[in-house]
Amino acid sequence: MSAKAALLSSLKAGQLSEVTALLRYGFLSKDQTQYKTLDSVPPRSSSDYNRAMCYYFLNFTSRSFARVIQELDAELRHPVCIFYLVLRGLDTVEDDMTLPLDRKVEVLRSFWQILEKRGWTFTENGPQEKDRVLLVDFDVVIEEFLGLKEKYREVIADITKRMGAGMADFVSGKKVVTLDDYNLYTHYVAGLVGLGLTGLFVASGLENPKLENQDKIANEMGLFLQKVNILKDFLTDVKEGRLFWPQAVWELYVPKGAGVEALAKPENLDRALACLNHLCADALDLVPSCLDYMSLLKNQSVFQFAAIPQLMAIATIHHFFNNPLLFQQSGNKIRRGLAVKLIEQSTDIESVKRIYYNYALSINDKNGRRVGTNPYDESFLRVSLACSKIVKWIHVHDKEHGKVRAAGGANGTFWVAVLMAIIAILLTFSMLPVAH
Ligand code: D9A
Repeated sequence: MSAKAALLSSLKAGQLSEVTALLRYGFLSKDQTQYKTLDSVPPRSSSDYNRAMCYYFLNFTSRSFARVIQELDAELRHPVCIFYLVLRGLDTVEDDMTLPLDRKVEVLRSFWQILEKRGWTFTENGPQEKDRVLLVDFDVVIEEFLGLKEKYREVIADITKRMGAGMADFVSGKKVVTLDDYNLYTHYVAGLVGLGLTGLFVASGLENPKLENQDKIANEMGLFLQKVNILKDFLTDVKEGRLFWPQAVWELYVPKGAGVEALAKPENLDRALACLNHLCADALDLVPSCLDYMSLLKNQSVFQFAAIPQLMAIATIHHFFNNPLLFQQSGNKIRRGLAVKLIEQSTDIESVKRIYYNYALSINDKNGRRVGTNPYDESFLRVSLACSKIVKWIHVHDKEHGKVRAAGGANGTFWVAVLMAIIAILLTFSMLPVAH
């Protein structure tokens, strides 16, 4: 998306603070170090070819998250980069519907051993697979993996082994039927990432050693992110015939005998929203654990690395809760301006608490205003309880840290809104100079 489109969308929403955040982010992002802007293949002759290729792949596969990884302290930056690329490789094998099933299972199960095979590359992915090139040149990732300290290699190989085995179970016929299945699948593909990263943090010596025995909340950090992804990708996934919404939940809402695709039909909108809200409540239940996890972090760069995706996820739930758009057009996202503002506010636990507090109250408010509007919706209490547990977590943490919380006031005035509308009109007709 262009800078202009991002600005326009925040202006139209009347969010002045997002506009200023976008402008700051745009101007301050020029101080790039090392590989942050690497977006072309480095020359084979360069002495750090393998490493440069890894950062090229990182920037290529994730963009915004690549930047967050590269803000980590030097000790963790490279291990996390390699961990990310290994997971991305595994994902690219899991995703590809053109691979024969037995070959796919074989590669998934042995991927942790492939990490030690110097020179291994994989050219069997279909040409439409977005990250195909990563596996075509996977020897560079292996080379960098082998150059990591043993304590990091152990964590990465262990997680890769467990994730590959779990993915293999699900691609060979296991379905996401019950809530237990849903929790198991998200454990394999995301919870294990939380466990692995926690292992890397502790191994680096930069983080709180107490994290070592926190498998439950480390797992739930991943579950929350992945469950929000699964919610927001409903339309895309349904179209591709690989939906991860648990059958035990959607079954409660579709017309008798219908499949989950029924939820994409306009005449079933009330049913679809009821199902969505049920799954939002299920995801929101994980938030107190995520706050527990973040409150244990000590290192500034690790804190921001962990908090940024969580803030995006809670903002995304807030955006989609009871929102018909989720079933009407795919590719919906929170505004770029909001994302940038959240990144700026990810600095410390008090700032993160304030953001969660506002979102929990706002979701609770939306929840209250929809009471009785949807005959299929039974999750009012569930959502309300989940929100109140988040608010309560924050109050307890406030008390323990001697903080007094002020009620949030309104921001923005009439004249600011008028000025923003004028700027939006000028931008629309290209009467202001903004780079694309
Ligand atoms: C993460 Cl190493 C992910 N996943 C994410 C990104 O955040 C987590 C994949 C690999 C790694 C890390 C993440 C970050 C920090 C702490 C974490 C953690 O745990 C303690 O993972 C649990 O989404 C993917 C999984 C959820 C499956 C684990 C954030 C990310 N954001 C994307 C946004 C998008 O729309 O994809 O990748 C991005 O910014 O490009």
